[in-house]
Amino acid sequence: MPGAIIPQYQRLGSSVPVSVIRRSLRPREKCLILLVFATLGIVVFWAFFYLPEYGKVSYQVQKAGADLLLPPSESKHGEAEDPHKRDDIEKLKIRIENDSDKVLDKPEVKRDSTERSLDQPEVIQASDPSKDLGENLIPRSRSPMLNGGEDRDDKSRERRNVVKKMMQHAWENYELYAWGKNELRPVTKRGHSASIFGSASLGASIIDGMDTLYIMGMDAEFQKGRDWIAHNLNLDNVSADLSVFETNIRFVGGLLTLFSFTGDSMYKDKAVHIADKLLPAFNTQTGIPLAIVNSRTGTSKNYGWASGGSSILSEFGTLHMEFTYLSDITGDPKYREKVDRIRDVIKKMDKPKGLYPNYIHPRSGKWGQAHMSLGALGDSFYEYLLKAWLQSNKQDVEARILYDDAMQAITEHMVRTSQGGLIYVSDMKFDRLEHKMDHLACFAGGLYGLGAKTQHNDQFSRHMEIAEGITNTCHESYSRSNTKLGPESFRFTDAIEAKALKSTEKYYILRPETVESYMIMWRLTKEQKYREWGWEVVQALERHCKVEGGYTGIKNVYSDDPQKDDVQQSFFLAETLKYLYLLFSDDNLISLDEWVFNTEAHPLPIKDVNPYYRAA
Ligand code: DMJ
Repeated sequence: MPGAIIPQYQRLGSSVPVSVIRRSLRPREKCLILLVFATLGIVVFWAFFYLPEYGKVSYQVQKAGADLLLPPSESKHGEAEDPHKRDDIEKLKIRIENDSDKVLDKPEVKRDSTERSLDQPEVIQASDPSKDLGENLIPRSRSPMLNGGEDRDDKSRERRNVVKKMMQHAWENYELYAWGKNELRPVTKRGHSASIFGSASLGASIIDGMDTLYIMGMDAEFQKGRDWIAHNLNLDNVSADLSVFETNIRFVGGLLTLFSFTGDSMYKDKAVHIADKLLPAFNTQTGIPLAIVNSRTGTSKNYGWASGGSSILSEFGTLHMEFTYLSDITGDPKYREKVDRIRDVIKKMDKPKGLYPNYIHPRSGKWGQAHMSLGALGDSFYEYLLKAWLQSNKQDVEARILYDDAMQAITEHMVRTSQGGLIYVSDMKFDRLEHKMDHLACFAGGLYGLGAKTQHNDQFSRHMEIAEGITNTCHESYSRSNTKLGPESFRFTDAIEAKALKSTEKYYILRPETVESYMIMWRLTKEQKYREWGWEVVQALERHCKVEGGYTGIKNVYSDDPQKDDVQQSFFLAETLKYLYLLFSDDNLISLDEWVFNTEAHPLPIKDVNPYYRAA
């Protein structure tokens, strides 16, 4: 028979006919082959992740972000783009970014194995500041954590949930009654705009609150906020007299954090848009900016009350972090040049006793009245000296030297201990101490601590003592009131300590500085008392400031039933609730090793350490 097949197995001694092998396989064999391929696949996949270059590859993927997965743009050589298509691409980008956050995981942070984590309690003996840190170093290698980060401790988890509920209550009501306005009036349930924002509705609470939403995992609210910013935040047709300082710390700072968190270029573009509106204020003889700028005309001026038309130390001295970061992510040096010029002016000036007066004249470059303060008008200038150094990954050594010198002078001339043993920072006016401390100065507990823990020198133990002392004093100012909330200013006299005297000093407007120091000191020392004190604040806020329509400030902390001021400040969302939430979280959530908070509590990434820096 033609084509008759002699079974091959009869020739080869095989148990399987060759003809059968060629055409079909038995199910068991199919499985075996599948298994081999699957194993190969898994090996190749894992090899990719464990190759020494993974950090780089993954980082590049993260840096490219959504662009890697998006179709190439069709618009070439200046051809007009279809705005709808652009919108769709933007939306797609966000989704890819969000998904990649969840699926791809964040880029690995490469750490020097000799680096000590800030989040670890200090183990060096204060009496031996020169002791080599080597044995206490903790090698770590992980990705920055932006949300999640539950603490292992049950009680802290429950407390953190309470704080998240507070944020939900504050946000929901803002959304309901004041959406797009700057702030909420929670009692009368309507919008509010403080003079610092001018009369325009710029959604200050949205921009200030967004990173807190992100950290708390409030995704739906975050998405709605993003849409509002994308479609409504535009100063081109608005004529508003803006505070350069407030606009920078809340709007520019807030948007920069959002860009860093998400990689969404919309936030970067908006930050540039807003910062550019501030630039005319820098056109002075010295480069020291004026306080107020009109968003349409660029006309700028200083406050009439500020020492003969002076600029204010805490205002022109609180731009450095945002402006240098803006230059790094845009590749445009013009922002950094502005703040470098300010630095050049102040570093060359003679300082009375090494102290910085609160006022400087932007034309002559001379100091105004010799008032010095770590509270109102001075505060965040000192904060930004330390933080500019931290943000630069300690490369901006000049900033650290200026910080050390300034704090040495303040420690010597303005820090005092009361008869009752409370450490405080007094104000100074023309060589005389005014034994009063502002609530604003309560951030100094955290500042001294952060400064001490990030560079050990002969001031280490004294600065840690002051850090703990100031934080304790601010806690006393809270616990000595009927409401357990702290007054706007408190005094130290023969008769009273850590209490307000005048009625204009007795209000509490949801300020964050005390809980800011609790959070920082908790992370630096791991002393349980800071968490307990934070919880006391949560309870007091719930008792005296919570109303049906949100959270309000109160007019007298010493009253059992205080009058309400009917303002939910945007910094309550940006700072007070964020710091409380982080106080009850794991230290890895917005780690102090990777982030540095701007003065409005918007975390900015540390250069060369944090892959979310996203430099251009
Ligand atoms: C915030 O806007 C910032 O913390 C600023 O540095 C000082 N004042 C408020 C909060 O009190």
